[in-house]
Amino acid sequence: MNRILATIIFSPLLAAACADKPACAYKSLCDSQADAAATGLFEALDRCASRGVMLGHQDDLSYGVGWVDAGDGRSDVRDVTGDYPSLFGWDLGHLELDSLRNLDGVPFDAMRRNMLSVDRMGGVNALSWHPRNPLTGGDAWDVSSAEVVSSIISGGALHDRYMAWIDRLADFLLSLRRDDGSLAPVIFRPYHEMSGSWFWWGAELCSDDDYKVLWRETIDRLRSRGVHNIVVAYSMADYADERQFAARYPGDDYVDIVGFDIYQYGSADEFLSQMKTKSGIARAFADKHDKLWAICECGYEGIPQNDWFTAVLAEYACSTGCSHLLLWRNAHDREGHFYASYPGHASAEDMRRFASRDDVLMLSDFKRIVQSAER
Ligand code: BMA
Repeated sequence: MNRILATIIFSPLLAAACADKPACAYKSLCDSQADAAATGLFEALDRCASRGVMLGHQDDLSYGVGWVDAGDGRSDVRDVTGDYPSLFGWDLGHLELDSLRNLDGVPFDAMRRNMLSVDRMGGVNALSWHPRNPLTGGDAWDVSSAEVVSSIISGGALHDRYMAWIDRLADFLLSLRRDDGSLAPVIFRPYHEMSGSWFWWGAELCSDDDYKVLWRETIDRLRSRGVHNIVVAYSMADYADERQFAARYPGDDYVDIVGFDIYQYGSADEFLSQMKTKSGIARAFADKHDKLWAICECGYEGIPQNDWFTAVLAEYACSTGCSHLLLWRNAHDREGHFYASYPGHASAEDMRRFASRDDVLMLSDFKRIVQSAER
């Protein structure tokens, strides 16, 4: 599918048609050497954003409440709604250590296998990364030193060692080979929630300039290793205006999707007011920079409100031009740590209703839109 879409995008006819429009319907990727699959993915995301929001779920095929992957395609989202999500999130944390499993115990081999099966099914894969602290040896949440980023960017004592970590990411991204030899495309979302200070790359842990250098050097290193199958996402935590949103933005040549992570912790009113502010700013920024915008992580842990999906989440996520929203993971080994519903939970019927909205795109909806574009 992606190759065909890429051909459509780059057809001289379409280029001419777009030339005289202020905002061309087709955005281009920040990587001038992006391969056909990544280009096709981005075009599909762009096309779908005007039709509805793609529903995503982290670790959807790896485990759910009360089960772990047995290779049978089980999914809490599918068990509740009858369809898979259109977007599947995964996390690369601990890949940098050459570990066989990620920070949540998911074997990287199984992750690769599942990602390729998502790609075959016609879904979208999105990667986040919670790398360990390269200076202290602690985890991604180890904020005991404000010297970490300066020590790993060019000129820092750990730069070469850190670049070897990025090379491991490159190896993984280049291992996502389809049967026909091409690479599966993936959304890559590094160094997220950078306006907060709970990760070693956070606001109070490094300067905006050092953060931007880290981002650019990471993407440049991947590109120099031949990685051209990624769509890059910049995902903030809290911000109140465009200046704050843009503070760590590494530049239009290094980002394709802008967005934010958002969770409900207090009242629905508080959550909705944040959603309104954050989505309004992200959307305006995306329009100005010709990028897509997305809710890169979201949810309400344990879903304590039975109609949360239709009564709260739907308000600013659907029909607003948002490309996708990713519900966080349904842990199998941490009581109450789940963000999508599962069979038997009181929110299941509501999530099913949410998923059946015309402007919420499940896997079959996404495929229908992409296939109609191919015809
Ligand atoms: C957090 C929690 C953790 C997890 C981490 C990375 O939000 O879900 O349990 O280890 O994400 O997936």
